[in-house]
Amino acid sequence: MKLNVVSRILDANERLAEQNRELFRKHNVFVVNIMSSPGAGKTTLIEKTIRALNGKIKAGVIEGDIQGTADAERIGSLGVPVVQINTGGACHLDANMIKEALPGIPLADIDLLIIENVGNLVCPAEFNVGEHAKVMLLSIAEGDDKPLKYPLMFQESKALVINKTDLKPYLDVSVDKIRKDSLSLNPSLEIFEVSARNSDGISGWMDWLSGHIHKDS
Ligand SMILES: Nc1nc2c(ncn2[C@@H]2O[C@H](COP(=O)(O)OP(=O)(O)OP(=O)(O)O)[C@@H](O)[C@H]2O)c(=O)[nH]1
Ligand SMILES: [Mg+2]
Repeated sequence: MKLNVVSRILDANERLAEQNRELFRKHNVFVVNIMSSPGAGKTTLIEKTIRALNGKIKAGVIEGDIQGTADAERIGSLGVPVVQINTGGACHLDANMIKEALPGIPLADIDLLIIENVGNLVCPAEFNVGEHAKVMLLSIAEGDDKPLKYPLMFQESKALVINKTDLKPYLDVSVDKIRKDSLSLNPSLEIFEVSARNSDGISGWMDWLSGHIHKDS
């Protein structure tokens, strides 16, 4: 009985995700869904990404948080369209929340929509929202054991951004182990090592992103 209920929720979500996908296709917008645990650096990476796009590629952002508007304010100050979703307790975004946020995003005027999911290492990966790529962000401060302990997010993502590499000298963490274990879960994962703080390594991430815009959308 419980399993039936869960599968019906996921079916309904999938139908709405397909509607969102259709809308993105119509407007030729490439959509990434960025997931990580709280504080791994999603908003910082999005800020650096928007600055690096420098208006040449037009972006919009949907911010997902349990409550508050802090992240949307950070992104809004960069002059790009942004909508804040407050889930009111839910640990992930779902397709219906994105559908309801979309009227606030001028899809006809943008090439890239970045969705920042709620900070959580598990739930966001369970829900498609109509994105073309899920992207996982792992900060090295979380430890190198995370891929094998929280495999789903790594399995569902097309790209893994390993963040906060500037902290390497202060941590007992093996980035090689993160890479090796992540690839054992998902051999086709694209992996980038960055410091969103000082923009080290950001060009590899930007090349990947730019390479998908107008191709996969
Ligand atoms: N040292 C260092 N700090 C970083 C880096 N990226 C982000 N931070 C810091 O980490 C903290 C959290 O960054 P956010 O970008 O807000 O993280 P987030 O994933 O958006 O957080 P939530 O939205 O709450 O889940 C901030 O104090 C950032 O300045 C980095 O590459 N290196
Ligand atoms: Mg954030």
